[in-house]
Formats: sequence, C-alpha cells, structure tokens
Amino acid sequence: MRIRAGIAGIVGLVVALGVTELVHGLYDLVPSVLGSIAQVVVEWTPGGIVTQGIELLGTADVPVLIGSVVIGTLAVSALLGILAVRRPALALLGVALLTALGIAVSFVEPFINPVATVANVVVGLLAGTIVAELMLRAAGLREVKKAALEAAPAGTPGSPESPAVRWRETGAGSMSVGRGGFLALGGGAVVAGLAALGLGRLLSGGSQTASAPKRLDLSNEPAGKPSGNEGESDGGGKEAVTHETLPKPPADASIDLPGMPKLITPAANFYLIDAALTSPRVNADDWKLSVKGAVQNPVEFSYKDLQEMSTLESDVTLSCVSNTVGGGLVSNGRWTGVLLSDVLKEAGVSRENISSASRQLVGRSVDGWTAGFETDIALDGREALVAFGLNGSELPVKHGYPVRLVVPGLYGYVSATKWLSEIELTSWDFDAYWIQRTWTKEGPVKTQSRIDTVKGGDNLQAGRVPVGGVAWAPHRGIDKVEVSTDNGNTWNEARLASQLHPDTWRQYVYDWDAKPGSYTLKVRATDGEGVLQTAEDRPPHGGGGTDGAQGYHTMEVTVA
Ligand SMILES: Nc1nc2c(c(=O)[nH]1)N[C@H]1C(S)=C(S)[C@@H](COP(=O)(O)O)O[C@H]1N2
Ligand SMILES: [Mo]
Repeated sequence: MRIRAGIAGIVGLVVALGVTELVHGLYDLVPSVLGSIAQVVVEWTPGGIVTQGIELLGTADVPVLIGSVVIGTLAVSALLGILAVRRPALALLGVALLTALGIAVSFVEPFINPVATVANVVVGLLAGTIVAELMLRAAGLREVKKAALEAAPAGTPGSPESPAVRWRETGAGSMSVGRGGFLALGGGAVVAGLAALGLGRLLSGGSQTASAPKRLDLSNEPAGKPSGNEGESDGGGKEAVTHETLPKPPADASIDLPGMPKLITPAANFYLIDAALTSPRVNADDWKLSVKGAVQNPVEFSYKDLQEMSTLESDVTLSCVSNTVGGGLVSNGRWTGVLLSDVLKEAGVSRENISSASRQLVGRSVDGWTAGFETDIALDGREALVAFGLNGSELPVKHGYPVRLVVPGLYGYVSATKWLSEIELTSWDFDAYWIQRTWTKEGPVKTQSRIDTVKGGDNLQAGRVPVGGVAWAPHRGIDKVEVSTDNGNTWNEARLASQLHPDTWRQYVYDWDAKPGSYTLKVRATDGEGVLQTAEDRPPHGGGGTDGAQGYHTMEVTVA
C-alpha cells in the first residue's frame, strides 16, 4: 500500500515537472523550476560547500546538483503520496507548499513573465496532483464519494491517458480497477511526463547551442580612419572612431604538434565556469550597461552604443582560479570590445581621481553575480575590455552574451563578469561573490605551465619525444620554459614559439632524446619579469592559500 501510494506521488511529480519543463522549453520567460531550485541551492549553501563542490566535481557540479535536486524532490513527492492515503488534507497542504516553493524559486531568475510563471507552476502541480489522485483511486487506496468524483479532473492538461478516462466513465462502487489500471495509468503518465520533460530540456538547451553566434559586423573602415557618422566637421574635439582588428597570428607563434592546444581556442572548446546553472539569455536590444557608484557622471550604454565607440581586438588568456596544476580551465581568446578605460572615461573616471570611495570596480551580471578588482587596473594601460566578441563572432550565450569583462592578468572570479549589466565603482570594503565564499580578494593569475603533448602514464617509444605545451603569465608574458625529465634535478630549456602577446599563453617544446627507462617529467616557466614559477605545490583552495593552484606540472612516463 505504501509502495503504491509512494509511486503515485512520484508519478504525479514527474507529470508536474514534465508540464513545467515543457512550458519552459517553449517559452523563454518561464524559468525551469528544476533549474531554479538548483540555483537557489547553490546560492544558499555556505561558501565552503559550493567551493568544494566546484573543486571536487569541476564542471560536473551542475549535473550532479540537478541530480540531487531531482532525487530530493522525488523523495518528498513519494512521502506526499503516502500521506495522501490517510491524511489527504495534509497532503494537499504539502502540495500547496510545494507550489509556493516552486513559484518562489522561479522568481530568483532574472528574466521572467510573472503571470505565466505562476500559472505554469500551478497548472503543473495541479496536473500532477490529479494524476496522483487517479492512481491512488486506481490502486483502491481511496474511498470516493460520487460528488468528489465529479469534482475531479475536467480536461486538465498533462496526461489524458485512456485508462484514467475509461475508469472515470465506468467509475462507480469500488474505486479499484486493480493492478492493471494502476500500472497502465502510472506507466502512461510517467512516459508522457518524461517525454514532456525531455522535450522541454531539449528545446531550452537547443536554442542556445543550435544557433551559432553571429559573425561580428562592425564597420569595415580600415583602422585609424573615422567610421563616418560624425562627417567632416570633426573640429569639436570628438575623437575619430576606429575599429581595429588584429592580423592572423604569425606562423611562428604556433608549434604544431599532436596534443598541443590551438594558439587561439575555438569558442566551442573554450573552458566554461560560472555559478549560473542556466545561462541568462539576454536580449541585446533591451540590454543596457550602467556605469554607476562613485563616478562623476553616471552613464548608460546600449549594445549599439558600445559598437559605435572605438573598438579593438585583443588576444587574452583567461583562466580560472580553481584550475589545478595541469588542468584545463584556461583558454586563449581573441576578444572584441571597447576599452574599459574608454567606458570609464565617459563616466568621468580617470586614474587621477580614483578615491577610496571608487577604489574597487565591481562588475555585476544580469543575474546578480559580482566580481571586483582595483579600479586602477582598468586604467593602467592594459587592454581590459568591455567585450562583445570572441574570435570574430558575438559572444556565445554561455560565455556572457551580449557583453562581458575581460581583464588581462586577473583570474575570472575577480574580473571576467559575463552577462554584464553594471559597472559600479565602490570602496574596497565590498566583497564580491567568490570573496564572500572565502577566496582571496585579489586574484592575479599565477605563472603556470602545462605539458600537453605527453600524458601521465604514457608508454613512449625510445627516440625523439617532443615534450610540449603552453605556459602563461598573463600581462607579464613568458620569457623561458624549462623541462625536466629527472624529477626536477636538471632542467632543459625548451624552444619557445614567438609570444603572440604578453597577455596570452605561449607554446613551447623540448625535443627529448628518450632512452628506455622510467621518468618523472616536470615543466616550469619564467615570466616576462624574470620571475620563476613557484615550485611549492598547492591546490587552488586550502593548503596554504585560497588564491589558486601552484607548483610544477609533473607526470610519470616510461620509455621502451
Ligand atoms: N555572471 C558571471 N560571470 C562570471 C562567472 C559567473 O559565475 N557568473 N564566473 C567567472 C569565473 S570564476 C570565470 S573563471 C570566468 C570563466 O569564463 P568562461 O566561462 O567564459 O571561460 O567567468 C567569470 N564570469
Ligand atoms: Mo573561475
């Protein structure tokens, strides 16, 4: 009895989720209830747990989290099903609470149609409740009076499965239609619910991935010439608008070897880290960037405003503070955008007038996520960008469409706000998202190097073995890379590709003449200021700091 009642509850939930996820898939402005619950869990868990989650699970944290949310909700619904047998009023109260919760969590999403969102949750849970009720009756777990029967479902969306309908037509006397009816009804409802859920997920994910970001189309005017709308009368001190693009990277900036990452990471391979379980989908036409806080002249920019300012391309390697030594949370992009210093200039901010009230530049995303760094860094001459393009196309949704920040030399968690909606100048007291969650306030990227053309555990053939990969110390550049084959006792200088830019990673290779035996390979880099990468091993968080991993990428190989 318990089992059947529990199953009825679960089937009801599957139907409810099916309805809500399908509607979400069909209509952007109704959020995914599942996604919203997971998002709220992320936001409300103490920093340490989330941080550990991200360290332990890496980018798998999102599916794992959603999985746990699903299991948790299924357990609750099974309990409600069981409760419904003896205490239907209490069970209904439970459903009402669930509805309220579903609505509440949906409202954490930034872009919703409130009426449709409420209606979606209510209709979904109503459909689920009705299906669960029908199953309880089919299982003979419910004595029903005629009146209650007639008050029951009238053309509810969800699951008009035939067994239920048949049962209602014949429905009199004992409400049990036996095992067959229960199974048919439950099975049918689950299949319909899961199909709706799957379709909904497919539709919502599909619209992001299926449509490749459009190529950027700025003016084709050659660099250095005005792009035109101000005409000849440029005497008023308005500077000429330019759209500078970069030439193709020189051939000698790449070393072509199996396993070597591409010098410029294709957008599809660009690493992905964020605290948003579903990427906010922003309509660029309604989007605004406001520059506010301790500024002389608060200003707003539309997407078009930015593209009509002077733009440039800049090659910048972005990396995540939670990258482990040898890990993959680092990529190199060719970004298009406006200089952050130009945007700040319009707000009246200059290096000279930074005060303690404007010491920190906080980027805030449409979903409220924040990152902050020293305002001075935006003005010290590096090409910090308000970026709207990656590799010649608009930003992919997952990487921050329509606009994000990219700051050479800083980890993403303090600087690289995606789905940017606000730049606020404020005091150093404000703690942004990951700072509240115990990561270090300042996040300069540590000098790192990685072996890519050989993997730990490889059995190599004696002879020439190219040991190559990438090294990065964004904004400082890379001057030297050395490879050791004897666990760091001796070092061999690697051949370097030409440096694309001090803000990007640099490829290297050491041509190792490998003799049979067992070896411990290591790599280390020296940055453009002559400082050697630190040897002391540390994980990204804990073990002596919360400011990113360090140490030499090390691996064991054998040569036969
Ligand atoms: N809005 C928003 N922006 C964000 C984040 C986020 O969680 N939300 N994560 C940051 C972190 S920790 C990193 S490392 C970079 C990653 O950028 P990518 O996903 O484009 O590689 O984005 C940063 N920008
Ligand atoms: Mo990060």
